[in-house]
Amino acid sequence: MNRPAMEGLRLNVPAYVRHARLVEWVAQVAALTEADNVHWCDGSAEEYQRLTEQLVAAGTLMKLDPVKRPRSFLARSDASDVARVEDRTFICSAHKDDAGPTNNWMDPREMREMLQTGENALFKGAMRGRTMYVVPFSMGPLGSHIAHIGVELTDSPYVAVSMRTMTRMGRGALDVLGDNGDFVPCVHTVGAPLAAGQKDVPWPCNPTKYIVHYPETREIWSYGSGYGGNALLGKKCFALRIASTMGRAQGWLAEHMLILGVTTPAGKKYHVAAAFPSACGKTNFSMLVPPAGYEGWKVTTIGDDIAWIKPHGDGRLYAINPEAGYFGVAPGTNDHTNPNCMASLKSDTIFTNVALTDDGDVWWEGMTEQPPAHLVDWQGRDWTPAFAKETGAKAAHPNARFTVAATANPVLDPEWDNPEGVAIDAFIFGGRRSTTVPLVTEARSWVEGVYMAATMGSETTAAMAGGNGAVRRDPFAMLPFVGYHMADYVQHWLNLGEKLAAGGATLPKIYCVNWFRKGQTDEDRGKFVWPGYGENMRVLEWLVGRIEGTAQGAENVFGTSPRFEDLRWNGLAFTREQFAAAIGIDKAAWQQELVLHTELFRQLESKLPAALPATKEQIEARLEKL
Ligand code: SAT
Ligand code: MN
Repeated sequence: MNRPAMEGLRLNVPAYVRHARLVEWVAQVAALTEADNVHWCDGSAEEYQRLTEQLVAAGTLMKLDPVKRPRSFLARSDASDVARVEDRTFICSAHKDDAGPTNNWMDPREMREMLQTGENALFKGAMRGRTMYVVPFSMGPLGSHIAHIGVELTDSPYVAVSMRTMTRMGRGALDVLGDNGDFVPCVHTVGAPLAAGQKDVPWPCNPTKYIVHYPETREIWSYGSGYGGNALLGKKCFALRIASTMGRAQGWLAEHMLILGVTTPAGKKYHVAAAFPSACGKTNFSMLVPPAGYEGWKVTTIGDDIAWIKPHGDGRLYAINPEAGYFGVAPGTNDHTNPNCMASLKSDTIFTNVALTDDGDVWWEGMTEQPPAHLVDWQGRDWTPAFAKETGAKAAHPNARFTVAATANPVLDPEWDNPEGVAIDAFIFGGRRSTTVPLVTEARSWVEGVYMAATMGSETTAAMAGGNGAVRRDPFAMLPFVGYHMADYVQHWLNLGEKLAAGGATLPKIYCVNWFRKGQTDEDRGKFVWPGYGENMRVLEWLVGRIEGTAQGAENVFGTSPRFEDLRWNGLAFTREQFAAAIGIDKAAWQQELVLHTELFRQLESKLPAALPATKEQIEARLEKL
């Protein structure tokens, strides 16, 4: 290969790299950003060891106690860089109408000028004084026909080591790419160039942030943040925003869904994909431990956050988890809410923004009932329970995260790495709603299911900067993640269902769930009605019974829900009254809810699929009769 131009730039291209277009692009970005050095990540254990040691020396990572938390680290981010920044996230399609009303849009030429080509373009010289890491990765099992390759160029070694855990990263991905394969180029900088001799800070970042997607050229450019989905570009940027546009063009789905396997005592196995907004318990649900009385049932994890789903020749939808690790919310995780997750975090984990105990271990709100007597909080300050009582200060940031390999999960599904994926039997859509939406409802048709998913609302969480619990419409739990017009996205779901049905396929059933209803009476106001966590198995059992044709239910205004006697209550003291509070449909609340559906439809008006208002009319008619 001809590589004279790169020599001067110290591109350090390893001999095994055979992809001329890739090398050329690396050279261009290195020149633009004026990186000091280029390191090609091979994904090896030695490289991980070296980079984490380097991060410890730089103060970005702190080594945790080697006995209590072997090979694990704590990172504390800058206090201004703690979550995804949705208001700084852009879909720069050529036409504004292709991004739609739910995305931030800017003309791609203007954006490129600001980021890359203009006189004061943000990426110009942005990596000065830093090493640029070339991070090749596969989203999905290496070589799977459902998988795709990306390459992230980043000046954050924290991102490089996190990408090794979160994706199939390194030489394997380059081997799949060969000498001319397609990849999604992802450029990331923390936006903090270093002058000669300038001392670095532990968590470099920039108050100016841009998380930018060019859907037509399938590129990602991210500036100014080192945190989570802003910086680990394989995750929301590629696997959801860019992949959703690829899926639309190519006839498949990229979804914000966990994938789980559920095996019955009779040994029948089903696969369920479930969409919930960020920080609503997807990881917990994907690792569910069936409660006492469910001996013989087994739940296994294929993925905890993202699903790529393609129709196969047999007419069924097959799903893979494009990720290889979990970037999950730590607060609230404990031996009751998610024992399998706690077991996954025993070693080889990078924790970000949790609290540090005096014996070199980690702690977060909800890990134990009694907090330790003294901690160092996520910002490096002394913390005591008394101080917390007085000030309300949290020891861990509410969006504190763990980064750990999927292979650490004791209930990892044996098929999780199968390049063919698993056949999906049911979809679940769930929001976080303290009122109105019932515990579980089965759609009577694909269209009714799409309606449920499209009109889903949820209270916002700490996973998004500024999330404050207000209800917003979050169609398919994809509001911040669809790379094109939301109405076109809903149409894509309708089209896919129609096409599969026309081919004679049995479509997956669609369910709407809500684990989060709160009590409305004086004694239980503000408390969750449904116990959730392992008890969600009861809902899952009903769903499996529906698939098998054995479970009963009753039709309501927008689908079919179980009656009290349709669920199994062995081992759980749950009264008919409590059940009614978890699943009842309140006419006035639903009339209000439908007003909000209308607001969403008005927002999507120009491209709204006619099936949505038509379905709404049917719901209204049924509601009238209540
Ligand atoms: O986007 S992140 O990966 O930071 C977390 C999330 O929103 O689920
Ligand atoms: Mn997520």
